[in-house]
Amino acid sequence: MAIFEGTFEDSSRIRVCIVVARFNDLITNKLLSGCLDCLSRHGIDTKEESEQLDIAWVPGSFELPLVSKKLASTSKYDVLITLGAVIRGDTPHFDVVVSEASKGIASVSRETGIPIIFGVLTTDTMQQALERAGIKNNLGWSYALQALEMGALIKQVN
Ligand code: INI
Repeated sequence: MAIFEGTFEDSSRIRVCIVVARFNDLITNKLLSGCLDCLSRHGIDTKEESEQLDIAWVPGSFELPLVSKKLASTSKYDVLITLGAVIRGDTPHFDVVVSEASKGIASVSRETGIPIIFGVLTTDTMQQALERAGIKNNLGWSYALQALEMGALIKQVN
C-alpha cells in the first residue's frame, strides 16, 4: 500500500510562483507579505535574486487564470499561489469575478498538472477582508503552507 502525503521536509527545494491581483492591493499586499514570511521560514529564498521564487502582478482577480496558465506551462514551478480579494459590498459583479477566477484557476491547474492554490479572499466587507489579511489572521501564511504541501505531494505522485 502506498500512502502519498505532502510533507515539509524538502520545502526549501520547492519552486514557487505567486500571482497577485493589484485590485484591493491594501489586502493583496498583506496576503503577499504573509505568504513570503511563511515561505522564507520554510527555507525558500525570498530575496530579489531568488532562483526559486517569482512574483507576477495582474490587474484583478479576473486575470489570474490566464497569467497562471502561461506561468504554469513554463515547467519552471512546482506550485503556483494566486492571491486576490473580491469584496461583495463594493462589487456589483462580485459573482462573475469570483466565478471566473475560481473556475479558471481550477481548470488551469487540472490542464497543466501544476497545483495552483486558490488564495482569493471573497468577503462581504472590507473589514472581513482586513481580518483575514492580517488584523486577526493572515491567510497568506496558510496559502503558502498549502502550496508547500501540494508541491511536495505532486512530486511524490509524479
Ligand atoms: N477584481 C478584484 O480582484 N477584486 C474586486 O473586488 C474587483 N471588483 O470589485 O470589481 C475586481 N475587478 C477587476 C477585475 O478583476 C478585472 O481586473 C477587470 O474587470 C478587468 O478585466
